Amino acid sequence: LQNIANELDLRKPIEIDYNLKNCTYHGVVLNNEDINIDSVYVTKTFNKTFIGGEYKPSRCLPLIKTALIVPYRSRPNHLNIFLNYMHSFLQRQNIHYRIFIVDQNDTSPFNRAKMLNFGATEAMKHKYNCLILHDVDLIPINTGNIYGCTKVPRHMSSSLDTFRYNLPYLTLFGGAAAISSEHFKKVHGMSNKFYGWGGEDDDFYRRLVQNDLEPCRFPPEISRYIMLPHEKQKASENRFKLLEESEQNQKTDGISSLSQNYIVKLEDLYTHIIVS
Ligand code: NGS
Repeated sequence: LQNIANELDLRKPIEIDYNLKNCTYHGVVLNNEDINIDSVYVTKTFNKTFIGGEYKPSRCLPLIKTALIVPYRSRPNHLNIFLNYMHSFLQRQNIHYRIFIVDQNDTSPFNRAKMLNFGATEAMKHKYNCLILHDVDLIPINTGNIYGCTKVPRHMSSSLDTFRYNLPYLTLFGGAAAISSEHFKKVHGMSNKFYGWGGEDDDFYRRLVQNDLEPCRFPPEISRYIMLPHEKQKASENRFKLLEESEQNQKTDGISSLSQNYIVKLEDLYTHIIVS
């Protein structure tokens, strides 16, 4: 029975090199304080933010200025849970942050990477030097998972409940990732060509490696997330073909080749970037 129980301990991370090298966060020792998962869905209280979802702690001078960039379309329930949870989570980290929700306001297939490019463009105008590229359905459960940038880009959501807290493949870069504005510009941002589900994060990973910026990760117990439930999306048909062209497109396809305009609205809990 013990053997069966061991085999069934699906939450145990598999033995994999998580690529923890180079992942120091300005020498700060991470505090491993867990949030009770049961309370995740409960609306939590947080301090009042500045208009546009910006917050600065009043009792200290934060080292980090982080823009949380969230690609979005028509998921009001997720957005509600995400905003309530994230403001209270981030305020426990004593960082200066602002939440940007980038809303794709059209009927063509969702383009996650393009929305991240728009969000990063706007955040960099406001001198945010750390960008966190974050899905709206991901909830971090360890406040030791600092929402700041490491020396090299960092894949943050490597231990996800829907993957039974295991990393499915070593080059995964989807979900939540931290990258400095400097590095984001260096690789020309993300590709704008990936419409529909899948591949855009793999393409970005390739860009990083080609520029000697192989991402790192924090240990799995710090990198735990739960995913809010949603229907599976249809995978894009041309994603593998686009990945083959990844290297040749890199310099011409990215933040400098964004063609549409966007408008910015300041809401109480977030900055709303509407792309049409
Ligand atoms: C891969 C996708 C990635 C995606 C990852 C995890 O297969 O874009 O699955 O997805 N790559 C391709 O399709 C080429 S998840 O199960 O978390 O939605 O991020």
